Amino acid sequence: MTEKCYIFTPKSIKMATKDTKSIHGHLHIRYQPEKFSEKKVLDRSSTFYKDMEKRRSVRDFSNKPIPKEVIENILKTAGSAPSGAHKQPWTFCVVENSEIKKQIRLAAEAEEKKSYEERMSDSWLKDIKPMGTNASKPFIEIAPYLIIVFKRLFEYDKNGEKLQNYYVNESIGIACGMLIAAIQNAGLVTLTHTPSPMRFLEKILNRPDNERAFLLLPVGYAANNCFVPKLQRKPLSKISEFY
Ligand code: IYR
Repeated sequence: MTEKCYIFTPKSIKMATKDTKSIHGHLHIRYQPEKFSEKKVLDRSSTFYKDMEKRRSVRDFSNKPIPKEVIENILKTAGSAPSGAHKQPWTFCVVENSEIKKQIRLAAEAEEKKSYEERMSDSWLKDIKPMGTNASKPFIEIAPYLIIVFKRLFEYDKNGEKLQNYYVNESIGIACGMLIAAIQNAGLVTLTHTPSPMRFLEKILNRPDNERAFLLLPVGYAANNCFVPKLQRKPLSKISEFY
């Protein structure tokens, strides 16, 4: 019975020798993601797809409040996205204040009016006709929260020198995808709203000069009387090629 003591290695020693290593002088730690059986992997992929497949871009919002913690969880999920050199080039601004919402709505509607009347091509207007949209954006004031996503083009170091960020568009796009998935997963709805040009958001929210508005997402519950266009998604065969 006593032989067993010989092969026993204290956990602290294992940690020091096996669970960390240094690469270019930087600490790397062992990563052991949860492992599921093949059946569980299949079930999870299918369950997630079935939920995400129900997602729709919604313009009819309820004003029913949402706990702030839900928004915080959603943002933490978005903030877990991969990014170029782990620079995390994003700022998520959350607007709950009705005065600020009103300012945003008025400015967005002014830009959208110009877009619909002057800036959008005939083919563009024809392509979005099925969405039933126009320059009126009441949901900006109705939804309990607005999340305005800003991309950070560069950073400032403590001496005010510019530091580069990398793959900013890719990084922010992925973070927004994860944000939208988190909103869907929570049982809430959103719209990827892009009142263009979006520079007014930087002014209203007093953002620093290294930030550019990327997306405006109203977040809330769908209104009881919510309608969305009847659209069809491309089947897998049209969106994929297997080699
Ligand atoms: N941004 C405008 C117009 C618009 C553009 C596209 I592309 C859409 O898919 C839907 C609308 C708006 O939000 O009304």
